[in-house]
Amino acid sequence: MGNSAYIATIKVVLLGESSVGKTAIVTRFTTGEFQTNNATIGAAFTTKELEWVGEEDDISRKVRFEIWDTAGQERYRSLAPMYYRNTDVAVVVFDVTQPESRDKAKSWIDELHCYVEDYKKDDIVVQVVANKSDLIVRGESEDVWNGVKLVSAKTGDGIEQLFKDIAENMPLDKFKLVGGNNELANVDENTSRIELDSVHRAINNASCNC
Ligand SMILES: Nc1nc2c(ncn2[C@@H]2O[C@H](COP(=O)(O)OP(=O)(O)OP(=O)(O)O)[C@@H](O)[C@H]2O)c(=O)[nH]1
Ligand SMILES: [Mg+2]
Repeated sequence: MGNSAYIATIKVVLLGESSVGKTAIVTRFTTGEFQTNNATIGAAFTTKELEWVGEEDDISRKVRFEIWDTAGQERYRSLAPMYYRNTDVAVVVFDVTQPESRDKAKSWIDELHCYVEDYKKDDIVVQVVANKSDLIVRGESEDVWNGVKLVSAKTGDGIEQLFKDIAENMPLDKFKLVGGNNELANVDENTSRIELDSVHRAINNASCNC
């Protein structure tokens, strides 16, 4: 297939209680670093691209992630639904050291399903992630975390793989096959974060009848 490539844009929204490490995960993925940051105000937007070659057909895949990092603090909770629209993937994060953050992950998932457009309801991917694996007490059984992805934004463990798995598991109909001069070459590769607190004052058309 020469220089052909499958390209896709995937919208990801991170959800979960405050301080579980959503921003740290996004920062680790987009910059490769672990940075101390303040609690997110409203939400932040960032992008990152991943590229790999499909084993089955030897054709390149290029995914551009559009990532919405929402704020978990109670005062911003009502804003999160603004980011659910057209979401392909929800990464619901909890903190292995805060059991209640795991319980609350379910309410984030319920809210997401409540707001998401009908035509998306069956397609949306929900990935539950247990962060801060570096704080798991040695010897503690990892079976406890069955069915969730265990990661650490601090050490970087599992972070790149988390997004790689998301990208690789996207159905092929999300991808467009392009020719030699692939279109992603023109996409801005800047991964700087945009903080969106001012936008929140402007729009909130989301509603849920649940
Ligand atoms: N030990 C450890 N600390 C972490 C990890 N990820 C995040 N933290 C710390 O947890 C705290 C909260 O991280 P944030 O990324 O700001 O949490 P958040 O989920 O974005 O919080 P909100 O923006 O309020 O919703 C910070 O002090 C981070 O340094 C991790 O993997 N391991
Ligand atoms: Mg944050």
